Amino acid sequence: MIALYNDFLWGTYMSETTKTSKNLSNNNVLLLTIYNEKAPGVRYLANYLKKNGFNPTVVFLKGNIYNTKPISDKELSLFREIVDKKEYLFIGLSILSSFTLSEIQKIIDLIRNNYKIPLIIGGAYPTIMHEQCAKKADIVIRGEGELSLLNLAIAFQQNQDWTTIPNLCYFNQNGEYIKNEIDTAVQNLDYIGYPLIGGNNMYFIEGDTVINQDPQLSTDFYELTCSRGCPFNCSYCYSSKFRSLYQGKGKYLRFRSVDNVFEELNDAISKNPNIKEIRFWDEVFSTDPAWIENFVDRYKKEIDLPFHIWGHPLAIKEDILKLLADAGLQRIVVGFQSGSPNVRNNIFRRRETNEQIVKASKIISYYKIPEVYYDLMICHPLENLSEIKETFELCLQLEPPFRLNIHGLGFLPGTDIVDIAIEKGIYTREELNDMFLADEKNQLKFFYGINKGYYGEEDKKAVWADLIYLTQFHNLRSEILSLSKYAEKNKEKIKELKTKIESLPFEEQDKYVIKKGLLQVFKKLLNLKQ
Ligand code: B12
Ligand code: SF4
Repeated sequence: MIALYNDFLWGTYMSETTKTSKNLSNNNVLLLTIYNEKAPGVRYLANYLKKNGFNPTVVFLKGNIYNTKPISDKELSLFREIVDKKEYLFIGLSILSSFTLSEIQKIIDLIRNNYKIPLIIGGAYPTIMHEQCAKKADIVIRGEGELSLLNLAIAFQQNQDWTTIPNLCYFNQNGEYIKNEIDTAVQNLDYIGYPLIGGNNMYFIEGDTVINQDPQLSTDFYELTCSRGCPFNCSYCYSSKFRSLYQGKGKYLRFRSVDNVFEELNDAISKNPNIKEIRFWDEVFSTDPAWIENFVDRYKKEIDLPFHIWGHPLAIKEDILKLLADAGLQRIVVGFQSGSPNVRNNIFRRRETNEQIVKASKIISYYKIPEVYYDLMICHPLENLSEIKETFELCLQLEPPFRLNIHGLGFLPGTDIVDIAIEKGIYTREELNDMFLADEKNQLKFFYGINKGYYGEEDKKAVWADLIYLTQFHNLRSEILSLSKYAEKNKEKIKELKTKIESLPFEEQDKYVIKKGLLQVFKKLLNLKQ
């Protein structure tokens, strides 16, 4: 029998307490996000609720995940002080990724053990793993949250039936799991507005202190998306799961109007004039010529700050990149993940060919985008030794300069790659379930297959991983090529070279990224050994 937390939503609690929905004039809601001080999703919800008469408090508990420290007892007690300030209709907890589940459990326990406020969970992870999340909360909202959360807030406030609201999942009073239908995806994104920035009702808890201010106002970059959805269907990614979730529910890949995007950008910059850089987190930045033309025209006139985008080898179009480069495109990150057509096409379900990847790199190089990153997932158990060598060979063909973001393979709960790994007998479902609940460090070990000795494959793959890493340093190309001819024999030299270059400050490393054709540079680098 599943432990039900939500008795009070069904039974006498609802009518006996004033702490929740009984207070008809109450319009306070609390939204909580963890390790994510930018959190556009939560800000969208906050703004939408605000526009519709609610009074959202937003708590950003802990800053960027990349500076992770566990949530301390002091930080938990600071969170409690905020909860105790007002009566809230509900607490809405946002879970972006499964990397922080062990920390999120702490906050769920705190809310469960101390409050009878309904706990609603939403976000990318709960959208896919809704049933698991529903065991921890009163209600899970799958997919885009604006409309459902508003309807839920109104129902709580007015003491009305909420059980049939689309997107909701919950265990009812008989312990049955109810999964309401998914609503149509919002077709006109402008309708839901844009993320809330600033205001008196934002709290940032970090380093055992709390500030009553939006953490966005004290950073120097701004993050946003101009679209929702992705045109591709990779097996390891949630975006392809969202695509199937929204099948038959309207267009999945949607774009905001340029006007709406600039309303947000101008609002952000007027509230925080220290913003020096804009990061567009669209899964793949627009390739619609009319949209781009309008965008770049206004961007140069109104914003004129360096900006970042994510691209895809099949979405690198010469005319568009030229316009973006002129408008200040500073950084482009393009994933192709593997140089092996088998891994890429049959396992990762990516459609691009090696030729298309190389062509995209030539276009990017031609327009001299200052920072170019290619994302790779290597050294995982679904790739064999000859396939990792193919990645090395493809990296050598990429047009420099570029940097590489090298990762293992993330088996994210609920993605198709999890089933592929189980079918191939690499992991059992139980092993993977344990991994999903592990802390971040241990999850990463799984990504590299370290726990099963796959990364090493008697150390052979590791040598190729090092060589792949070195391909980004164009000045070392001829040496890398000769070392790669007898990679096994040269493995110590290769490791040493990699360690040396890795230990240099990032800017120093850059000297080796840019094509200079100097053998001396390599020699100088080796001299560093002495
Ligand atoms: C942009 C992005 C980032 C940005 C930052 C985003 C940010 N500051 O929030 C960066 C690059 C920093 C990032 C980092 C990471 N990311 Co990321 N990211 C994304 C991406 C592409 C878009 C997220 C986004 O902003 N969407 C736009 C907003 C409007 O949508 P949203 O956040 O989903 O919110 C809506 C709904 O989910 C819902 N909702 C959200 N919260 C709540 C709360 C309640 C109560 C309710 C009712 C509803 C609700 O309503 C919102 C409005 O409609 C998603 C893919 C995707 N399509 O979701 C991956 C994604 C979320 N990221 C993912 C991962 C793995 C990571 C990293 C762990 C990567 C890494 N190894 O470092 C880190 C972890 C960050 C963290 N803090 O935990 C995975 C998560 C899957 C998983 N099981 O973990 C995703 C799904 C991509 C994937 N690979 O499949 N990410
Ligand atoms: S292109 Fe990127 S966002 Fe789109 S499905 Fe593939 S990995 Fe996910």
